[in-house]
Amino acid sequence: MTVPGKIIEEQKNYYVVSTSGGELRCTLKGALLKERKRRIATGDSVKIQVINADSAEGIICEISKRQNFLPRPPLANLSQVIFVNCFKRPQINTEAIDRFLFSAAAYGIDAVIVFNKMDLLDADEAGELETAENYYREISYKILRTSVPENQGVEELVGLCRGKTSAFTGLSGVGKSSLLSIIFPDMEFSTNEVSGASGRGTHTTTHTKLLSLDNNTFIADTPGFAFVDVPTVDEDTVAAHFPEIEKQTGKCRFNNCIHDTEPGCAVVELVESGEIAPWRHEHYLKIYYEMAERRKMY
Ligand SMILES: Nc1nc2c(ncn2[C@@H]2O[C@H](COP(=O)(O)OP(=O)(O)O)[C@@H](O)[C@H]2O)c(=O)[nH]1
Ligand SMILES: [Mg+2]
Ligand SMILES: [Zn+2]
Repeated sequence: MTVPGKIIEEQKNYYVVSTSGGELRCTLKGALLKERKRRIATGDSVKIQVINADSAEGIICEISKRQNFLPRPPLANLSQVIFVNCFKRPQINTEAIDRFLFSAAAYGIDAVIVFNKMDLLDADEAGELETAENYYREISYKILRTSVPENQGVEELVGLCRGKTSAFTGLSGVGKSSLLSIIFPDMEFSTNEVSGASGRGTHTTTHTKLLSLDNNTFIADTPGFAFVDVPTVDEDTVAAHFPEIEKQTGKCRFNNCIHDTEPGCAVVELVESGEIAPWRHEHYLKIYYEMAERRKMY
């Protein structure tokens, strides 16, 4: 008999698998070792055979097909990536946000944008942030405001994570560790990144680990990664990951329109009328030409 589980941690000689009956240390069945071309990753759904319930040991007999895969750090089957930002300290960077949203979409993973450190903003700044938030909401993204000292938005953040597998990401200093320590009060997360002579935080992990909040809620603990790399895609598919540009498909004069300098471009018209934010258009073009460049290099 086998039981379903999820790989939550990869160690040198075994995997930690979370099941409804608890966590087990598992090895990979011999046949799977040979047959599998791509390595098993944290987040993979598996079927295991319990070989010793007392010592919580098992064998992984089957690996389910992946829904998606994030290569750096290797994580399979993410329901969402949560991008933590600040309006200030550090300063909001819409290009980083747009590159993140593009990447998540290209990987086939839902994205949530969190604005942390809301306690630092005065009314004018909060209003300015709202303009950007409204734009992102309009084009279908999920946005949440949080503040660690005021415990704002944390319950909603946990609510968004319930029943899902999420990875937190964002530039260093935005408050990822601080938010994670509220969600997992029993765990130690180093805030402020590096500390001490070793230059290592108190919670430095060399491999990715999924922390479980309950049986079906997992959060990737990835203190090492600051940003998701923009994956390489065909440049003609870049527009598909910018919802407001994608919406104009088929409306330009030329059906192979890049939405740059072509006459009769529906996207440029909307940029000029103010409906599409010029900075979004700029970030789209930048990724488009980056992808075209990458293709020429290979
Ligand atoms: N004012 C304020 N400071 C925060 C907030 N969240 C985190 N910080 C501070 O920002 C700094 C960086 O936080 P940390 O959690 O280490 O960020 P990380 O690099 O993203 O993990 C620390 O000094 C935190 O105390 C917040 O909501 N408001
Ligand atoms: Mg941190
Ligand atoms: Zn166009």
